Amino acid sequence: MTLKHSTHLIALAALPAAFTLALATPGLAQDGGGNGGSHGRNYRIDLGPLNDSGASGTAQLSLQGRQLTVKIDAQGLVPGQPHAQHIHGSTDGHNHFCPDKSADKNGDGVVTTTEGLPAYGDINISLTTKGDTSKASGLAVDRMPVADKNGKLSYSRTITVSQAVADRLTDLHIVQHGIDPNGNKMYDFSKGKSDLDPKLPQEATAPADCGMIHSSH
Ligand SMILES: [Cu+2]
Repeated sequence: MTLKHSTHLIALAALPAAFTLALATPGLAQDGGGNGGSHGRNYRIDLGPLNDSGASGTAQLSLQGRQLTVKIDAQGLVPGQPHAQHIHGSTDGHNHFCPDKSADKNGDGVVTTTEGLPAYGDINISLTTKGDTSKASGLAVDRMPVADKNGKLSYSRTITVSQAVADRLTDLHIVQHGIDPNGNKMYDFSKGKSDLDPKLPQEATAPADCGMIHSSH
């Protein structure tokens, strides 16, 4: 009985030391974590029309570490058609922006994706609905969101981005593609073949709207 009692006392005496250690560790982690990291960063993007598409919308980006959540609500797109969408631009300090009509080098009335590239830069991230999000999926129209019968499109996905993209998000911008200049509610070859993939109509890949990424606070 006496022996058992003293064992308990020893165990209790050891507890304060264990508590001290446990408390010290979270304290260190908190110092290392910083204040901004836990809250993340938010961005709002206004998407404005290109190529007289009549398309517009808003996008919201929120970044937690390297987890980027992209939400897009757009309207005025070609109904029932897939709309390739990307985050364009580079992370090496170039100042890219959304192109205007002067980018239409051959004067055919359409700023093609290639003609727009000097302004808005190359595809950095493909905003697909599932699977790969690299530049390689830029024209994966079977994994791009489809506008509803009223030309509205809603998109939401969380993707893991590179540290360079996380650091330089405000150098980038969002572009949605797919236009319908002859107004027949489908992509056809009335504007020729796509400069990106001759199997696709130009209408399917020409940019429809664009918006620059700015910090929302
Ligand atoms: Cu694009």
